[in-house]
Amino acid sequence: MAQAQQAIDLCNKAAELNYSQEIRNGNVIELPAEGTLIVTGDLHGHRRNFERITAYADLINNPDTHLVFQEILHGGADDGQGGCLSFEILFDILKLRIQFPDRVHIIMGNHDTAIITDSDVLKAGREMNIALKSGLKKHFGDYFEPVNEAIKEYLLSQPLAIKTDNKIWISHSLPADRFVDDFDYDVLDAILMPDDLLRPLPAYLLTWGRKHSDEKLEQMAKKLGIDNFILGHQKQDTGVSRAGINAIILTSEHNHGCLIALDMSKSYSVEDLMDCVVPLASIVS
Ligand SMILES: [Mn+2]
Repeated sequence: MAQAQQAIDLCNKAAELNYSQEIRNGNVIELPAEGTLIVTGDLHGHRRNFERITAYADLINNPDTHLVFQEILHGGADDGQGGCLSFEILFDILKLRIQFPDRVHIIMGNHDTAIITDSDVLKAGREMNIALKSGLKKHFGDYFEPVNEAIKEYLLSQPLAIKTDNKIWISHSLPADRFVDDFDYDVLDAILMPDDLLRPLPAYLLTWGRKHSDEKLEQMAKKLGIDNFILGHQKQDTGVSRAGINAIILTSEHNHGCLIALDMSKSYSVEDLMDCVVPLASIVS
């Protein structure tokens, strides 16, 4: 019981922080023109990479460093009976979010939308919501339901994107090409309700889209007033790739995972941003 209440309090506190954050404008976190920004890709329960990322960021000794996480849940260790333990990493990151409320940011991933709306999502042949619920049930027993609800409410509070003063946009993904012309950018201004995450509404398109042409990437960049995108979501065997004229896709979910560390007071071409990639395996922690 005490453990369940702790988990619920953690989720509630992090959700309150998300909704009351001063640098949040609608669904977008707006970062200042100073300090280091560390962006990570999908984490999917990878504890070792979480440790490497936090060691690299060293938030206590680097008071100007901001750290971005995305898609923390689904994947990684299991409890030996098929239950997914990625919730333990979510709770660790929420503690970090509360410890550094202005500098640790977590953006919405499509797996989060699947958890909130209770929609199936397959990863390596497993239905990840079933695995996660099984892990939570085993861990929290009779208190599974309220903990699960608190996690869903926390996930719903997450912003959709981050925009920096030096014109970099970070979101889990972007709408697929055929949805770009009619994309309703008002979703970036509104507070989300669970039904807003259903297919094919804008928050769904923004987190689930794949394969973006240069033409549509340029169109979206112009509309958003940015130069470059750093995205997650699409699998990257080598951890990172150029994904078009102004976009990079990053992942942090396996041993070739990467992060990007950049100076928010400088402007960057997409090539410059590729030079800011750090392989997580190179980090001593
Ligand atoms: Mn994803």
